[in-house]
Amino acid sequence: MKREDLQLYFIMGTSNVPHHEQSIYILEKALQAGITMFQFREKGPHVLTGLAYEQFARQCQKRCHQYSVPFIVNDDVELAMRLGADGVHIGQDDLPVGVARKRIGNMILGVSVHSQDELQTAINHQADYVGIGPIFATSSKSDAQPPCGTSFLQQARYLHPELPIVAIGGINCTNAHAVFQAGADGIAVISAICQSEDIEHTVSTFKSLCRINK
Ligand code: TZP
Ligand code: MG
Repeated sequence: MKREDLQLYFIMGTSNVPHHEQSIYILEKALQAGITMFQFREKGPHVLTGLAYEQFARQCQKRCHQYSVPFIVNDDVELAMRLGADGVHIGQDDLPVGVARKRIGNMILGVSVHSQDELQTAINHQADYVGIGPIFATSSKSDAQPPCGTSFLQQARYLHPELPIVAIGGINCTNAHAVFQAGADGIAVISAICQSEDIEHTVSTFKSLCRINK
């Protein structure tokens, strides 16, 4: 994985869009516009299950391949292995980082961290990148921790200058500059793209902010 892949990391599942059928269309628009990484995250009140879940994942994976954008699966290591995904993203309530690393071999491993201890554990088990957040308030994750602002992100960057870090949670075109300034390599967003009325414009605005801060 290249650090630049984190620049604009789009996360989506069917519950993040008003009508499920729009999901693939939104992903395609986002890919065309230039997202750099994608996470399949099928969570929420009315999620797909069984065959429909796997078929939807495969459709997303196919689109990502067409644009050479890494396809990452949230939580579900078994699905990621079955599909031959590019990677897996896990949080602190999922399987332990060391176990995930053993199972997936050298696939990309991303880990959400909220403290120095969690960060160090992720590094010790060769996480390829860490996610830090929620930086700002979010309504896309029902069990999200309270917003943490940018101080932990800044600290993590200071202590680990080379570590690929993506910031997440409530990031939009107006506040994204603050997380790049705090040292993030990229931003991970759900609603900013899923609810955008002009995905192309939203994506290019995010990407220009990213370049300015490099
Ligand atoms: N993890 C921490 S916040 C969050 C996740 C998955 C949701 C981010 O969604 P949004 O809409 O970009 O705030
Ligand atoms: Mg998880």
